[in-house]
Amino acid sequence: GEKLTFALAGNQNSGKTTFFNRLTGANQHVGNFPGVTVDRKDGVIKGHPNTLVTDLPGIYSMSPYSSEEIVTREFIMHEKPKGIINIVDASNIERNLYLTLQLMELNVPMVLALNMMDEVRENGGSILINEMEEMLGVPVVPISAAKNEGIDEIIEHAVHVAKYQERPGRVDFCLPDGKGSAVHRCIHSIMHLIEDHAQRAEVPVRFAATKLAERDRLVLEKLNLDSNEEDILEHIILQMEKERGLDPAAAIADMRFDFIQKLCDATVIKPKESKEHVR
Ligand code: GDP
Ligand code: MG
Ligand code: K
Repeated sequence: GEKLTFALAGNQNSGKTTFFNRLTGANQHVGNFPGVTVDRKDGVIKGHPNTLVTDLPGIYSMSPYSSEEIVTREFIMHEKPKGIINIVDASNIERNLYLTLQLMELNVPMVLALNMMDEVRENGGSILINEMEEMLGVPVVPISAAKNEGIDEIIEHAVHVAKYQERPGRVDFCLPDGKGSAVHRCIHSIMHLIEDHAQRAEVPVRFAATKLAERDRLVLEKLNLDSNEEDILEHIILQMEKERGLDPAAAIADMRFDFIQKLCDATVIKPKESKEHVR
C-alpha cells in the first residue's frame, strides 16, 4: 500500500527526538539548545518498513506558543503526512495541550503520546487515560521515551489511525454557552463564509476559520476571498470583539485555555510541575 507518513509534533523539550530515536533506532542529538535550529530528520519505524516519520526541527522562540505551531502547521499543510504523533510532556500537561488543540483543528489523523509518565509517577501524579481519550476523541497512550515504555502501543495506534484515516473525534473546543458563545458563533459564521475557498485551497476549514478570526494574514492570502467577502469577514470579527470585549486572538486563546482547564480538571490527578522543565 501507500507509504504511511507521520509528523512528530510537540512543544520544545517534550521528548520528540528521544522518542524518534526509540522509534527508528537512530541516534539523533537530544536536547536542542535554545536558538539552535536543527534540520528535520526522517526515519523508518522499526518493524514497519512502509512508514516514514519526520522529527520536525526545533526552533527556539521567545513566544511560548507560536513557533512550534507555525513550523508544524506549515509542514502538515505542505507535506500532508498521513498522521500526526503528538508528543506531550505529561509533567507540563496544561501548557503542552495548547499545541495539541491547535493540531487537532487541522483535522489530520492523530495520536497523543503522553510522555514523561515516569516523572509524573515519581511526583505522585496520574492521568485518567480513558477519560482523556473520550474528551478529545483521539487515542491517548502513556509513554516514557527515556525508559522505553509504551512505545509499541503508541506505534500500533499511530499506524492504525493513519492506515484507516481516523480523524480526531473533536475539532471544536468552544464551550458554546457563557462567555464562549460569541467566539463559537464567530467561528461558525466564518466557516460558512469561507467553506468553498478553504476546500479549493486545501486548507482545513475549521483551522482556516479560527486563523481568520485571529486576523492571520498568511491564511487570508491562501484563501483568495473577494473584497465583499473580506468585508463580511471583518464585520463578523468586529461583532465578536464587541460581544466578547476581548481582542480576537485573546478570545480564541481563552477558549482553548477554558477547554484545557475543563479537560485537566476531569483527568489529571495530583499534578506537580517538574523541576527541569519549568520555563
Ligand atoms: P525535543 O525538544 O522535543 O526533541 O525533546 P528531547 O528529546 O530533546 O528531550 C528533552 C529532554 O527530556 C531530554 O533531556 C530528554 O532526555 C528528556 N526526556 C525525554 N523523554 C523523557 C521521558 O520519557 N522521561 C524523562 N524523565 N525525561 C525524558
Ligand atoms: Mg528535538
Ligand atoms: K519534565
